[in-house]
Amino acid sequence: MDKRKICLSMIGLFIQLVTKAQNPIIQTIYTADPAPMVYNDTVYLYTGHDEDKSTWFTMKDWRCYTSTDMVNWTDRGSPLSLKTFSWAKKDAWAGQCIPRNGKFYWYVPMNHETMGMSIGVAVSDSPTGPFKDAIGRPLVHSGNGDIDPTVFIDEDGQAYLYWGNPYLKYVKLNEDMVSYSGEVVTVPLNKEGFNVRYKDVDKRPSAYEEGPWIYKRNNLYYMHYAAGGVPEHLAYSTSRSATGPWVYRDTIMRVIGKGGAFTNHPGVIDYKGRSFFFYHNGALPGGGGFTRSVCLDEFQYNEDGSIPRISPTKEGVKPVKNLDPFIRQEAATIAWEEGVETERSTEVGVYVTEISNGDFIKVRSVDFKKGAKKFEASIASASNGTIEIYADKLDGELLGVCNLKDTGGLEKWATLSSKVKKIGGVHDLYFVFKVKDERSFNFNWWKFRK
Ligand code: FUB
Repeated sequence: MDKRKICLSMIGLFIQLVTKAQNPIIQTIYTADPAPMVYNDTVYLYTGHDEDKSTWFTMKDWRCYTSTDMVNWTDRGSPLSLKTFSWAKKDAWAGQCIPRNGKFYWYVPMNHETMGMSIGVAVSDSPTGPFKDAIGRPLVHSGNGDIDPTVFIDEDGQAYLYWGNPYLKYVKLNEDMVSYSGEVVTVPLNKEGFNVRYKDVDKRPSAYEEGPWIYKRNNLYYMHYAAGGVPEHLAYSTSRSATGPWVYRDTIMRVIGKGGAFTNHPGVIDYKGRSFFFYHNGALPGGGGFTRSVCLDEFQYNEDGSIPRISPTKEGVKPVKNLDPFIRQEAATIAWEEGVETERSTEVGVYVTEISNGDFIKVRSVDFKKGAKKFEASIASASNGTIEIYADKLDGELLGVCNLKDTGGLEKWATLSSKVKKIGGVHDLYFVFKVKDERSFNFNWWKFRK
């Protein structure tokens, strides 16, 4: 393990022990610009991806994670990248995905090889991809501020695409979702709609900066956005129509001080009767303005539909349900981890890799019901080692030890099993990896048996 990895692990372990941190919700890579989508009882979280050690918004692909409990997130890999768009040069910035008529449309901004920032649309039959460029060219190019698309379909079927920095524009999308009718409309950014700018005052007319996020709730249209200027806070405006006029409401999340990034980006959903607010910070080890991480907190709308001030927390949210350990769970379903990474193979999909001695994965709210007796894991291994399974804490009760053996290499998958102490009820689980050689095994899935 290199010195940096040891140092990061120690910092992370300290954070985990001292604060029970759950934010940021993804620790395997740097993620930014959260765009959650609820589909068929599952939350799909689409994000951007800041490259390690970035000193600019160096972003080459987008990522997808899923959850049905809001605390354990399954890594679905990178279903979309700049390579998907033959015309894209760089800057895989903030996008949003939406379902319509059995297909999934993902609107994303990129720097066009000659035209500058432009918005493309990718399409897939599955929310986890693979996605392909739907039209082979930008859907929107109206100026060099064509970034951060947000998309919304109203109850009458009319879809709207909003975007932009320093401007805020929209078009009415056609039902095919890959073309639009009418003109590109520029939204008036005035004091009534978007408040006044109180810092970084340049020629911009309002506090609106970027990162719009539109939806409708109880007949009220909400527009969230990053405001400021820089460093950004998050604010919202509302309207009785999808096309405005917008009325400025309030700040939702103030500038995050320590551990923040100078940008922020809202994503809001209701799920299983609760309301969730996604944003990003720079709080992972090595994190900052260009190495950001997606976070999640919960809030409740006020009676009148207004949104209270939300403070970023380290603890994050409580689960909306427990995890079933008696069905196959992906090793890449993670509430918190230290040291591991994920990779995708065509054979098994996304699995956990880069496992070093002492690395661990935490999975939250696992319901063993009346008890489990046996543990099974799909492993590809080139040498010996163990997975130690602890309940509730890293140094909690040792439930069992799964002995790893050489399965014939890092791509030769085998199912290994071990006995565990009979355990019932709901517990957090820690899989702690003990290995002699670096990167000597990969971990695909696990389950318990009664
Ligand atoms: O992630 C790149 C850019 O930073 C996004 O497009 C903005 O919203 C800001 O988060």
